[in-house]
Amino acid sequence: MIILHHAWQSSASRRVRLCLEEKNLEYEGHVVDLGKLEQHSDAYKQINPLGVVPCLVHDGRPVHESGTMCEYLDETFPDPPLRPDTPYERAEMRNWVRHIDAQIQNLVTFNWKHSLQLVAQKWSDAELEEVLKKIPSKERREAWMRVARRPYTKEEEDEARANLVKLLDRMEAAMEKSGWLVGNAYSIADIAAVPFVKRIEEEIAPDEMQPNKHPRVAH
Ligand SMILES: N[C@@H](CCC(=O)N[C@@H](CS)C(=O)NCC(=O)O)C(=O)O
Repeated sequence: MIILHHAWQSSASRRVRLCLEEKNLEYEGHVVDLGKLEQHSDAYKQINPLGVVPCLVHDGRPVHESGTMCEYLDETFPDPPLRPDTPYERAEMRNWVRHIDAQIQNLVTFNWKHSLQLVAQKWSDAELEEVLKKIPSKERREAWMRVARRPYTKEEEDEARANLVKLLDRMEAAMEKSGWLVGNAYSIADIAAVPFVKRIEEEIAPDEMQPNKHPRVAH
């Protein structure tokens, strides 16, 4: 039995949902309400001690990290295959997942502006302290602290946007050969990229997705 703990707007959750759909796998979806901080609850942290979504549970065993979950699903349910045939291309695929994951801070700069920030700004200092106590990682405590008290500035947003556009440049170059990020077929590298590219297209830098800028990525 497969259970996916996820949130609808979460890019990392989207990756795993895409992978499950590609493989036509049945699963039970458990929505984690990020606005209610369910991801930091003790019950959820027993499943994923990192206190983030998604988390895949297969036959009672949890798998963390969306890129790893996609690889796990592909190894366990190989049809249709979502990893390239050669070790070299599989290494390239994993590095794409890493490059994209490394952009998380740039995405976080925009992420919660219209949603979680509105919740977090209403907290008193005491409430904020309680929230921070339950967050397992320093990086995430900082992210919550920022949205609650020091929202990202226009300069920080511009810098984050420029970094995300650089990633689009790299993708565009990589896709020149076959139209896919790695090898000649759709793979977990593309699945990992899709939710990020969608966010850039829909809200962060729609201009960059015009045919004269990044035509292959936009396609
Ligand atoms: N590297 C992790 C990132 C997970 C992640 O950042 N999840 C976000 C949603 S996309 C989250 O749970 N944010 C809530 C929080 O940090 O409190 C993965 O790929 O699974």
